[in-house]
This record gives sequence, C-alpha cells and structure tokens, in this order.
Amino acid sequence: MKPLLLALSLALLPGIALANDAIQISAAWARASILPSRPGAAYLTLQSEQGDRLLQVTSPMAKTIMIHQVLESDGVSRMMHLPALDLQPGQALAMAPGHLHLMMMGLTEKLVEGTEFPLVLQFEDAGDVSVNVSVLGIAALGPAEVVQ
Ligand SMILES: [Cu+2]
Repeated sequence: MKPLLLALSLALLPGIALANDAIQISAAWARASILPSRPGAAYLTLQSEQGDRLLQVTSPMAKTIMIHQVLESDGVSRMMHLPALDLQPGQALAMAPGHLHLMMMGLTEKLVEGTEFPLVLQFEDAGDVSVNVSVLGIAALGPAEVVQ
C-alpha cells in the first residue's frame, strides 16, 4: 500500500484525532531511507500551551518508534532512548538531526522522497494526535531546504 493510501485509510479510522488544538505540530519531516532494513528518523516541532508529555509514537510505516536524544561525551556521540518527552508550557520543542529525533525501527517499506506517511503521537493530556510526515531527500537537514 502506498503511504498516501495509508494516510487516507488512517484518517477514516474512528477514535483518532486528526486535529487537536492542545498541541501544535509543525515541520514534520523524515529523511528518505536507502534500504528498508535500516532504521529511519523523523523530526517534528511540538508545542503545547498548557504543557504535556509525549508518551508514545506509532506509525503503520514502522514496527517500533523510539524517542532518541543524541548525547556527546569525549567526542563520541551516543543515542539515548527517552521513555517520554516533556513539553514545557508554551515552549516549542524542535527535533533535529544530531539532536532529538524519532527513531523508526523495522520499517515496513522504504521512506521515499516526495511521499508522506502518518504518525500518531500519544500525549498524556491531549490523547492521540495524528500528523502527516513529509519525506525529504537522503541528505536533508530540515524542511527549510524544500521551501523555495
Ligand atoms: Cu536514534
């Protein structure tokens, strides 16, 4: 199934909020992947006026999605798994390559540049919020690159 069809079929599922005023999500993007056997990475900017906590992220595109933070010590960078992500009230939290990201393990298909796929973010207060993620090029650093 094409990602667009997945997105449409997900939109028809009951119980999934497609818009949620409590959480603002912007700049949702992922890097294209060369092989489906390699994990993918997705990035978003999140903001909640009241403050909230991101508990879990799921997608039909991946078996498991983990919240990762990159930590650098002695010139070596490691990825640390975060069990949840706190949003401070009114403060935008921007994920970016080399920093905070969503690690997509066990991709069901390659992430192809120019396509979109859905993510469902589960928040402690706001509940489930769905967002479409744009797949950019393999070396993309962020959505600003495609805004001409
Ligand atoms: Cu990672």
